[in-house]
Amino acid sequence: MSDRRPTKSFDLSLYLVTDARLCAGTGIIDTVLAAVRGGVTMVQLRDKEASDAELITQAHKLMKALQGSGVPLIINDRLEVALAAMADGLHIGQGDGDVAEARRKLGPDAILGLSVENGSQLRALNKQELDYIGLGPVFATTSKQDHALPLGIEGLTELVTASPLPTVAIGGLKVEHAEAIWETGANGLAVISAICGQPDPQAAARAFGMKRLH
Ligand code: TZP
Ligand code: MG
Repeated sequence: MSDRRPTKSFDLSLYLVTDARLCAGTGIIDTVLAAVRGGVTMVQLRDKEASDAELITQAHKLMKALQGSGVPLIINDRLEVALAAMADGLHIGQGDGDVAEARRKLGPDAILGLSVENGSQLRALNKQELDYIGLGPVFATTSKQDHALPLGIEGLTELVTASPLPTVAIGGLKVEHAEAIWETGANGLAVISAICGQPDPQAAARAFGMKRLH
C-alpha cells in the first residue's frame, strides 16, 4: 500500500464521518467520493462494529479513492488500525486511550484529534499533543449512542472561545445550522447523517458549502 501522504495541513470546514449502516445503500467509497466532489474537506472512517482487519481493508480502499484529492483520511478510535493502514490521522474520544501514547506512536506528522464534551475536558487536554478537537454533541443525535449532554450553540460558543486548538463542531448538524456554527468561530462542521444515507451525498455536501460565510 502507498506510504502516508504528507498531509499535516488540514481543513476542518466540512468533515464527513462515515457510518456503515447509513452509507449501506450508496456504499462508503461512493458516498465519500460524492461528498468530496461536493466540498467535504476531511473524512473520518468510523465503524464501531467492524474488526480491525476489516477497517484496515476499508481504510486502504478509501485512501486509494482519496489519492490526489488532498482530503485526509482519519481513523476513529483505533490507533492500531491508523498505524497499520498508514492513514493520515486518528480521532479519539475521552475513553479511547491515552493521547500521549497515540501521539508517540503516530509521530508528529499524523493528524490527531480528540472529542471534547465540556469545559473540564477542555482544560485537561495537552495542546502540544493534538491538532484539533471535536466539540459536541451540539444537538442530540441518533447517530451516536449514549452521547453526552448537548452543548447547544451557547455551550459550543464557550468551548470554541476557550479552545487553544482548532475546533470542529459535531452532533445533529444540518445545513440550516451552518450559519450559527460559523458564527461561534468554530473551524468547521462534522456530520454523519446530513451526508451519509442522503439520496445525493454530493448535493448534500454542496449545500453546506453554499452556506459557508468565510
Ligand atoms: N460524536 C458526537 S455526536 C456524533 C459523534 C460521532 C454523531 C454525529 O452524527 P450526526 O448524524 O451528524 O448527528
Ligand atoms: Mg471514540
